[in-house]
Amino acid sequence: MTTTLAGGLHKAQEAVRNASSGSKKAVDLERDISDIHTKLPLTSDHGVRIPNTDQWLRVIGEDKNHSIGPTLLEDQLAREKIHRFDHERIPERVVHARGTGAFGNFRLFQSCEDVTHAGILTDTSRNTPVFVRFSTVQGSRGSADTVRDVRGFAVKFYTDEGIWDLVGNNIPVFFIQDAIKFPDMVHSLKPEPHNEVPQAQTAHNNFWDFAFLHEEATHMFMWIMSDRAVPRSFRMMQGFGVNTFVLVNKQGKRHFVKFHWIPKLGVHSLVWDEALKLGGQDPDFHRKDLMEAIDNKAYPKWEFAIQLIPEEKEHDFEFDILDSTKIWPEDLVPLRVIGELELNRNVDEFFTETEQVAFCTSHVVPGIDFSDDPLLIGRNFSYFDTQISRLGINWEELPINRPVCPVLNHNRDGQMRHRITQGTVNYWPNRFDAAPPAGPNEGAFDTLQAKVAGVKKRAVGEKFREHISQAQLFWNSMSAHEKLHIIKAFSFELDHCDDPTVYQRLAGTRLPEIDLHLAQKVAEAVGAPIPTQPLKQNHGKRAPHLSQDEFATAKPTIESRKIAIIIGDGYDRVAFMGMKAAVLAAGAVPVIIGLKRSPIYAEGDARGVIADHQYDGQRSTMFDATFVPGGSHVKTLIKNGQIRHWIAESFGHLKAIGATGEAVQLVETALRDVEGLKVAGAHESQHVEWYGVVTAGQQKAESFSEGVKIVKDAK
Ligand code: HDE
Repeated sequence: MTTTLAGGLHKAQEAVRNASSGSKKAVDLERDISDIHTKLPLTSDHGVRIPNTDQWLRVIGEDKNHSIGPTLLEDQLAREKIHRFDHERIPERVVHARGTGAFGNFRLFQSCEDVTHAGILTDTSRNTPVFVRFSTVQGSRGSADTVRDVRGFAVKFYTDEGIWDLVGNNIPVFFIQDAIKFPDMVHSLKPEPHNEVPQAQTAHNNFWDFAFLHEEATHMFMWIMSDRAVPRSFRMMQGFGVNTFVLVNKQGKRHFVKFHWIPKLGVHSLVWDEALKLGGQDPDFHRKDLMEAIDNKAYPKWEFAIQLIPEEKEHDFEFDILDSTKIWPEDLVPLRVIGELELNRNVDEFFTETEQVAFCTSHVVPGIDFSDDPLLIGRNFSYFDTQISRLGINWEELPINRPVCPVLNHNRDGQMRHRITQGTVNYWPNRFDAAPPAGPNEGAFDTLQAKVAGVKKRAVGEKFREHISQAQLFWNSMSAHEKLHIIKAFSFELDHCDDPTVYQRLAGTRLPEIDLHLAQKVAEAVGAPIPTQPLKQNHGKRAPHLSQDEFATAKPTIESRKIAIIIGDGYDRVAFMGMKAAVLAAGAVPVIIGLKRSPIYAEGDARGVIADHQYDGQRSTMFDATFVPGGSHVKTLIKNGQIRHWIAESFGHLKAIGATGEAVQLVETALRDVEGLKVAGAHESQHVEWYGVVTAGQQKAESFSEGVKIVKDAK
């Protein structure tokens, strides 16, 4: 079996570390790593060896009962242990508190020297180390992974010229246009102030109140109601820099740029029922998925692409290209794929690496610059500021945050300063010319001169005031089942709002500006007056790559997917072994689910196999597909309500189900009551029958080998 989180992690980490020891960041981190798996004696934090860490120093009576006397405060070793524990927690991130991260590498395939002089975007020989942190936005640190939410996609590039933090999301637009709105927005989506309910979700009055009152949030909330907000895996979602940045080339020419990450595994989502159940059944679903994939060497990869608009074309579009609530449709501004990101090493310790990693949008390298995107400028202030309250002023010295290139300046002191700088001066200019500013050809970050004119006021440009057009574009670009999922998502969310003002005006006033059918369906479901007229004309336009169906991989793949194989005593060993081998050969992970975790015996076989799990400890939601081999075990399985539910639930979640021999009857029995089902040719075929791995996005379950096909309508 492959390495799972349950065992062997340490060894796997060690192996990967050895493999990636060429990375500059891996080498840099080595000097701060110690290993708990040594047999060296325990010490205090000041290095003194400790004989006992289990009993506080106390007075014990000398009588034969050894009665307990006073516990002594003088025990400095016990005090140190408790002190340290009392201060273990640091403030969690004010947003994006829940997340997980991994190390990897970025390679550039195509030099972009026509548009930038940044080393990382021009030197194709480099292999730049990265740390990536994925996150949800709303929930606290202990909240569930699969909630409906935006996912953070923050990348720290340790480049030769310093740190570049590309702090993006899996949705290309944002709720607001101006950073000054961020506190209002976050307050509205976090748990409500009077009762701290609900956790990690937008399904409550305050969020939808805010969303209605800010028309600019319309485009973003369409994305949030779509399948994008319930990804199957961090490995199967896109990433977007969202804000508009600027690239500058050697000649000083500027291009506006947007950054994209495109997953090699395609873009896939959970269905909502699955996401809800996983929230309770396996709250760590996404972080385990990422860690296990990396441990199993199924390294996730993303293509890196840019969209470019030359400076002189800034005003050629219907929308303002500096407005973060707008995409640059790919038919107008095509993607240029330039590189690839691979994640290939898990962290050694969660707190010191994933929790203490700190991103700053203001961290760019020479050749990359900021546009006047008002959201970006606010972010550039906020991220640095928040790290100070979370980690202290010297947060950039922490091992995970420090650059792999030299750092030298006259910044000094502050709490928890680590670096020791030799020399007698700490200011510039100084009589020694120590640490002088970089000269003209020394690769410095130099802001281009630009003329700025205008009237100082609190306002935005004209194009920033149109908010519905791209919400329509998104809706129009969805496939039929994606639209259905959006309708169902709105219906779920607004059902959780009990203030009629909130759900009535959202369904009755805002949604008819996007699409009448959408508005009518939602209004009907949530009990709002059903609109009869569109409140804005839908322009009917679509754009490429908004529907995630367009990211299906060229050839369907089950690589790294988890396939449950259910067995009890009397299973058909040949079918079982055949499927296990086939799953492994396809790069997927077979997980044996037994009726028990004690040995299970095949027909006529005395060897027995130990299942990875017993069925009651797992749920169908945790797997991408299920296979049941034939054999006399089916007599027991078929009587087991939970096993029948497993099959029916998998089917309801649009997952592949496979069966051979007698097990076909189990599948049929379990699915008998499922509406719209047709099992074609189930009886003729007694060889391995497999229904293919499907995702929530697909209307049909397509078989990837010949055999039985289950065809059903979209949910
Ligand atoms: Fe963030 N955001 N943000 N954000 N954001 C933070 O910084 C903020 C925005 C994003 O894994 C905070 O270190 C403001 C857009 C990610 O550590 C904070 C505004 C996008 C992460 C902050 C935005 C993001 C954060 C909280 C409006 C997508 C997690 C903790 C102007 C491009 C990074 C922290 C990680 C985190 C502020 C809007 C993505 C408070 C003021 C747009 C992925 O500084």
